[in-house]
Amino acid sequence: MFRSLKKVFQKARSSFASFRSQLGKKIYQLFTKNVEEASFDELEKLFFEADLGGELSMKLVDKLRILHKKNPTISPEDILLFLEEEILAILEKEKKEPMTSASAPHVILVVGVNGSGKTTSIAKLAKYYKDRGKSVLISASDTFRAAAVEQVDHWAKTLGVSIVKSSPKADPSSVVFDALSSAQAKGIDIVLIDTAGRLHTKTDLMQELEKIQKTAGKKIDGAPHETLLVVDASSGQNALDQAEIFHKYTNISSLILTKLDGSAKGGVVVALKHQKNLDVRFVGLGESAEDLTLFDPRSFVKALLEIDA
Ligand SMILES: Nc1nc2c(ncn2[C@@H]2O[C@H](COP(=O)(O)OP(=O)(O)OP(=O)(O)O)[C@@H](O)[C@H]2O)c(=O)[nH]1
Ligand SMILES: [Mg+2]
Repeated sequence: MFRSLKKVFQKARSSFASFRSQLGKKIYQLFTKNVEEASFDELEKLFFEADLGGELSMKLVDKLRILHKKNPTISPEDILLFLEEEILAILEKEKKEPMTSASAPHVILVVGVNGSGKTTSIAKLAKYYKDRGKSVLISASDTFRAAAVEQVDHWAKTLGVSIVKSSPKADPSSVVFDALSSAQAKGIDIVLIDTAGRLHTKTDLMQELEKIQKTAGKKIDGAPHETLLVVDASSGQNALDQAEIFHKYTNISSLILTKLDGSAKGGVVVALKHQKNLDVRFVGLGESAEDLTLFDPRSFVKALLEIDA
């Protein structure tokens, strides 16, 4: 029994194999020792360090304290099993299905703070949809830097997908308008809109996103059909502020969590769901176009709590 349970929390060859969460290992070590009140303080610290957020960390500690009181000989494996179910219940609550659109093109707007991984995620999404037989067009609407257009243009060429670009400093909304016209004319299935990174606290830049959204909606009914917020796994509690403010201006449908490879963080996924009811749809696990995986809550929680990370 002991051995088989322990195996449940050992590293599986899952899609999250490069995620280096230390949480399971540390909890396991904590509950292998003599459990006393200080253990629960330490546990709260571990949850907090894993970016689960203060409120949720406290709530989980309270539940585990009660569980331990009822069953003082409970094994570390059972503690982890209990946690797995608790966290899974949060992630699976009111899970929304991805949006679909009545007719092509399906328009996806990709937003986020500087360097979070938007353009790389656009490349990954282009490959994801192309591999599924869809025609893809990228709207190079980050006109802020000339290098941004070159970067996305390079990806489009490498992946063999269409691109609409404009001169640097052009109005990003006008690029979106041209891209959607071109997509309609060519009968494209999926349009991916790359946008410039922006600080969520800069109101004028956030209003520019509103304008992009409006332009898309005027051109194609219901567009953008999805707005994906790209969040770096290591951004911790700041991700909650980003989500809140981007959501205010752009109606976020779901998240792409990037840079989970080699990361010891990732608990922010649980905090984003618990506090903002936002689901992660895709996870970025590297810099190549194939390093994208659909988010599966159970595999994620297993990776978060594995003991030999
Ligand atoms: N390890 C790792 N690196 C990533 C991942 N996603 C993006 N990166 C890297 O992060 C850096 C920034 O990625 P970009 O895609 O250019 O980010 P961006 O959000 O478009 O940046 P701006 O347009 O400047 O705001 C690049 O070096 C990427 O290769 C990921 O999932 N894992
Ligand atoms: Mg970019």
